[in-house]
Amino acid sequence: MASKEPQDIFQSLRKDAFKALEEAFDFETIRKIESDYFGKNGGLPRVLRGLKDMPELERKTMGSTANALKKEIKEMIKIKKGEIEKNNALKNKDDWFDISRPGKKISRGHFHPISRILKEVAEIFESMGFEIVEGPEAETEYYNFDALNIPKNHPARDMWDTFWLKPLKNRLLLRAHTSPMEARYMEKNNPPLRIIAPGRCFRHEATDTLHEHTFYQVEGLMIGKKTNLANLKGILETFLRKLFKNKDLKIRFRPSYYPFVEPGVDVDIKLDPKKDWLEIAGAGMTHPQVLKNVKLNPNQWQGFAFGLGLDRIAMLKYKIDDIRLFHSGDLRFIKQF
Ligand code: FA5
Repeated sequence: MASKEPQDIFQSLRKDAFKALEEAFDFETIRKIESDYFGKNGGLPRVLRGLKDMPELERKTMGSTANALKKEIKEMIKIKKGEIEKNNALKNKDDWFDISRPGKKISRGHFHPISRILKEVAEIFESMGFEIVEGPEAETEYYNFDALNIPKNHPARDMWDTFWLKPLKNRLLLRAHTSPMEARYMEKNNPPLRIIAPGRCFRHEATDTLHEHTFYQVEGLMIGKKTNLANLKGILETFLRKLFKNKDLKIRFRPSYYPFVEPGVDVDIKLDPKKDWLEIAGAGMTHPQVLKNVKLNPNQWQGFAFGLGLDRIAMLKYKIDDIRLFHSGDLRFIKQF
């Protein structure tokens, strides 16, 4: 029995060592196992010390068993260290980065030139007491035409070559101008009032350097007791001089026809005495019929309206000679702003 005792001890040492190694996942634990089993007061030296009183033959047998066990545990420790090393390398791979490498540049987005000009336009009109309102791009026939004194079959409808939405019986269209917002706003708000209504418009155009099928307008409307054509000229001139930061900028009114104003004008601008006039807006005094359509009394209220071509203004401001560049998706163009 006495000779079996060290054997049993070896067996349980082996079992414990292997279990501890199985559960070890870092070098510190491995170091502790090494000291637990091979250190001065570790398991194996202690058992070996206990062999010294044994008969020689038995001592030899036990000695070689102890050596074999020592070899086996050391071998296992070596394998385990390799595994830990491999795991650590994998774990650190994602965290690792070379601090000497140049940083990755995050390119900053910026406003499209149309958004930029719209922001500036809105700020200037706000500073002059105008409220900013918005309306739908898919509009009813009533607001795009009838409310603006353009009845069905009237030749004036030909001035706006329109995209009708299917089914046609719904009489919906992509608005051809921002003027529908005049009627929409006046139906719900009492004068005196000052608004601008910026937004996208659509026309069935043969496109060229000045005409797009999709473009932006800024509608303006001011209604009061005595609002007149001179006020319109003053407001537009002040606005344009602020926008172009040019005190000598000139505008001119040319008589024109729009069914929703009387009298009607086209507004031209000249930035440079050597350059041609460029038409940037239609405008005029709100037609009495339009006021009646929104249940306002034309004997009490009067005012003006204008429709500015925002793309045309952006072209002048940023010196762009082809309107089609705005929506071309050409990054070489867009990145210049
Ligand atoms: C109108 O659309 C009227 N609703 C303007 C108006 C409002 C008149 C209020 C009276 C009172 P017109 O079709 O002229 O008008 O367009 C006004 C401006 O929009 C033009 O001067 C031009 O600057 C711009 N514009 C018109 N069509 C296009 C187009 N296809 N591409 C780019 N800009 C355009």
